[in-house]
Amino acid sequence: NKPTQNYIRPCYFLIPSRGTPLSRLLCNCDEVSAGLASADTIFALSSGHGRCGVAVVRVSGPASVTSLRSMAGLTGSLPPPRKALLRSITDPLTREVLDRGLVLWFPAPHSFTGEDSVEFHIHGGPAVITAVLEALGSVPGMRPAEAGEFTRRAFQAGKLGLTEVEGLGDLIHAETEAQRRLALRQMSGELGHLYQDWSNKLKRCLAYVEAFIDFSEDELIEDGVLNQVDRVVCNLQTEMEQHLKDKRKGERLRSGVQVVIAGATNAGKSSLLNSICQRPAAIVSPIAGTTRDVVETALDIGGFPVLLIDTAGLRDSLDVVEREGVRRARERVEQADLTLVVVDCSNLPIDTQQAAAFLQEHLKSVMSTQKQNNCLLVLNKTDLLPEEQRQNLDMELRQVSGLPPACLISCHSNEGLQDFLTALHGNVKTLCGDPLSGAPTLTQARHRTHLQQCAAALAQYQRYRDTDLALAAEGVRSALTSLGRITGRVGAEEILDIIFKDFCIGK
Ligand SMILES: Nc1nc2c(ncn2[C@@H]2O[C@H](COP(=O)(O)OP(=O)(O)OP(=O)(O)O)[C@@H](O)[C@H]2O)c(=O)[nH]1
Ligand SMILES: [Mg+2]
Repeated sequence: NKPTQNYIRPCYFLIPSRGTPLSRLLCNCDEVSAGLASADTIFALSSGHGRCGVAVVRVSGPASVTSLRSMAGLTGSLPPPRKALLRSITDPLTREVLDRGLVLWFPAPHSFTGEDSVEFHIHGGPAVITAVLEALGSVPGMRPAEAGEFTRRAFQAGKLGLTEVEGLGDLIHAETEAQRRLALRQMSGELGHLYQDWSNKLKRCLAYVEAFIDFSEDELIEDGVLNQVDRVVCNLQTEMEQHLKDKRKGERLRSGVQVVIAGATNAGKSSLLNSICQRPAAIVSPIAGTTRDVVETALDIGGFPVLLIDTAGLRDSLDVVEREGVRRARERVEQADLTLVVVDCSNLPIDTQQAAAFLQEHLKSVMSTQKQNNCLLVLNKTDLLPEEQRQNLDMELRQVSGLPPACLISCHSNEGLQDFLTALHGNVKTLCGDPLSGAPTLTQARHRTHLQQCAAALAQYQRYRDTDLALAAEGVRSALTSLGRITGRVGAEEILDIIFKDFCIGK
């Protein structure tokens, strides 16, 4: 009886949060140069490392053609673009055959990077890969690519906007279905288009305001131009506020929902963690105060990424180590997106009213009232209750108002575990939102920072609209700059470095 099978699977790498403080990086912003072809030709293994059937080595830059000619024995005309050709791949210096594989030729600008590119699809053995990479290194003008360099070139060639680049990065890191959908949506450019659309509207506003400043005295400007700007700015502010008021669903989906298991000692918190992740991740024992550290496991729950966190049992203790454990547990509860408060139901008063009052008091001791809105009560050890008492508790607790939803389970017999998992999945889904429906969601703290700055700048327009039009125009201009930083039209090199270094080499 394993109710969690096929529903929950381990999830090893959640998308790392890219937490470099932006404030440090937002100086020295220049217009990003686009369409700059690089003189270097780069190459890298683009498929994963380790033994595999087929490996893909990618080449991009002006010397791509040379590599194709010298390594695939193509002295005459080049192969038709984007068509696979079976060739012997040879070392350009020794003429030794290294492998037989497919070569593909992508002439500029119809390639991922926008530059001349070549792909070698070779056998995936480490020796073959090493030999082909070494051979490429011996072609004049070629060098190994740095992390994210192919994508950076695609960005510089205008093939991808920055939000699409970030979507692509997330797609490569996506561990769960919902993350994949979110990333794909962002990569397809929906978020980028939304910001671009705002940016276009603001550009028109800025043009109007500046024209008004320059020409209104000559009466060359029709009446009501500024009123139009007012309307657009006001609508944009509302749209932006709506967009920012997303309860961080996209960011949560991207980096994982933090679900914290909390409660008194011996309630069965670690047993619950082990039951959910189906392995003995945390030590379970009848000794109160077994768990002292925070135990984390990353899981995929019905397509959503979850970081499940077991904590020390909450009690007063003289032991300094346990006290530190309890402090950390409380800290985690404060940061949690969802808290599972585990209670040993064999310790509850038999009378349901008293039980409800006990639970209310207990909840207060675990978390603030506000936090109780994102909480599930898990009444564990139902196997220790007489059947009648268990049924009464189940029915009557549902009618008590002011208590979070309660699930009755037994980690020993697995009773109630499936219903609990359904409830957990429902909560996680609500916290993340549906990545496919509605307007595209914010996925990065970086976007939030810039959008907040953009909104503040629009407020400056409104503040000075009637008193100092030059300052008001400055507000619109800096709102545009903030949007440009999101889409990558305006950017500090350091920001780009951070974004691209998160990519693997070969992408
Ligand atoms: N009968 C019964 N015992 C359980 C159940 N779940 C856990 N236990 C037992 O309760 C004891 C405490 O379980 P743990 O999972 O270690 O409890 P905990 O809340 O993590 O405890 P601390 O780490 O000390 O805070 C162990 O002896 C478990 O075997 C259950 O559903 N039924
Ligand atoms: Mg424990």
